[in-house]
Amino acid sequence: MSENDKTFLGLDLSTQQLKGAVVDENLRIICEETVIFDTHLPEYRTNGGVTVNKSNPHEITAPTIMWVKALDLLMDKLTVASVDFSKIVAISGTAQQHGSVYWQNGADKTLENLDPSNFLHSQLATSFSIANSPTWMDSTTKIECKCLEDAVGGPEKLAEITGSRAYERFTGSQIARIVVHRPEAYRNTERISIVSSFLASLFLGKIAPIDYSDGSGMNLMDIKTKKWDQRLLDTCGPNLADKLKDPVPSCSCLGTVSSYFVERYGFNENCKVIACSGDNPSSLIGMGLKKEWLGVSLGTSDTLFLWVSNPKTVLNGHILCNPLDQHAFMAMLVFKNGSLTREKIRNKYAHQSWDEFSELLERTPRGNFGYIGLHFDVEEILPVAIGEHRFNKEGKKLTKFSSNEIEIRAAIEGQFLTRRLFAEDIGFQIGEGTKILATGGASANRAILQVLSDVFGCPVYTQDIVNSAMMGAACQAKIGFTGNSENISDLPPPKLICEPYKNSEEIYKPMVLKMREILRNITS
Ligand code: ADP
Ligand code: XUL
Repeated sequence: MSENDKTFLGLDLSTQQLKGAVVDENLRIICEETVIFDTHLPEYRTNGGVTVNKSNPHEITAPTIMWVKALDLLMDKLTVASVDFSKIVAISGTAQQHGSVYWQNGADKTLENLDPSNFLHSQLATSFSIANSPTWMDSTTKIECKCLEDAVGGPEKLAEITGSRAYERFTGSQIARIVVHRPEAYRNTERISIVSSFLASLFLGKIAPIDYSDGSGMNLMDIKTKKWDQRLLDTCGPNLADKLKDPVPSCSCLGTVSSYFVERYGFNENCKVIACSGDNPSSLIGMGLKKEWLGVSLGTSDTLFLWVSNPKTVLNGHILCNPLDQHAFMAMLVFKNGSLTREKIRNKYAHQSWDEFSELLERTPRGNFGYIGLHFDVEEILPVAIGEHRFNKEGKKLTKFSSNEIEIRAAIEGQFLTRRLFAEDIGFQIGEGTKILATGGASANRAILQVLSDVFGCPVYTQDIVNSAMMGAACQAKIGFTGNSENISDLPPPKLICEPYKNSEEIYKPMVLKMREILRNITS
């Protein structure tokens, strides 16, 4: 194979879809395909890729086998698109963070002996001891979170060790809940993967290790030593170290692709499988995020992240291991009610049209006459709150606003004001040179980005990459293949989309203070 013939495969197993992109050596996309869970796999009856338990709306899972079937479909789509699999020299992936997969006893053997003439989903149908994977949207584990914090001496101590106080979606408390509610299934569990290491396992043909960066989203790992904390493992369940195995550095090579993919799709038998990671760490890679930049991902969830060298202990946010530098970290804030909430507002007040939504948003003045809306369709993380809340300038509660455009601006400003408030709380300071790099589905919407720019008081850029997490996965494949993280300088440079209006800080600074007051009232 000549130098220029090499390609890389990056996958993104996100909440709502599985995407795959083949890129060339300069990280240019040659082919990209998507499988949307709700529409392409309707037999699993998911909504936004997940299933909400009707009798317990906090329980939000996804059928594990649906993700396997999505990979079968995606591989077929890439085949139909004439991808030459023999040119792919390395594969890596990214996935929703925290979600967990429970492999049934014997699953590792099944993975090793897959029959290339059959689909993966028909062969792995009985390989999961828990059929529905808890997802990052789940919030059922309050009790287990308290146990984890108590085990080490409180939330501060847990945050100091693992980078985060106990969060309900983090995998440690999720595993602990399975141990209590499904003891038999836990006993029959050979290994536990997180969604990213599950994706790597399918390509590797054996159960893959967890990478440091996504592993730091479990409330189980000491982020400084990069080892599981035995006290925390013991608090969650028996023999957990055996079920997790040791984590590995991000972007490390795990082995070569399984014979299933060689024989069924014509992969080269030397094609490397590189450790997969979580969507936020992968986005940090795919955005080429530098100091002074705040990454803002506007996907199913909204996440804010930045590169940090010497992290302080944070209680409202997370410190994760940095996927590019084993001595560095990334700070992250996650807001559950992101794009799906914006979609709900669009459907209710703008006839399901983003164009109309944007027009109405642009028609209203910055500050929205003091009207603020907060929409927490699922229990929010920051702040911990649920439901719809509307306020006027005086802070008086209202049940609705007088027009569709006021509703829309109130909701979007409400989202970004809370994002700014929590970013400031973890020490983020807007300075002269601060810039925002936006990504994710909603970063295609200029009107939304203008509000983001005004509320934060800094310019907003995007990249010519629609999906930075998936691009990050392709970069991981390249870094893992070459062993050099300097090798991703080909990423497209950020493009300026909008700048804050001159008086925006005068408007929004007091509104952040007002928001603080509001949050105190709705969460107390
Ligand atoms: P994920 O987090 O699942 O990877 P994406 O980053 O692909 O999600 O974002 C998907 C979301 O992007 C959709 O739920 C949709 O609401 C949102 N989106 C797509 N286009 C627009 C647009 N023009 N304006 C606002 N939001 C959009
Ligand atoms: C991060 C988080 C979400 C998911 C979304 O902590 O829970 O951003 O990773 O896929």
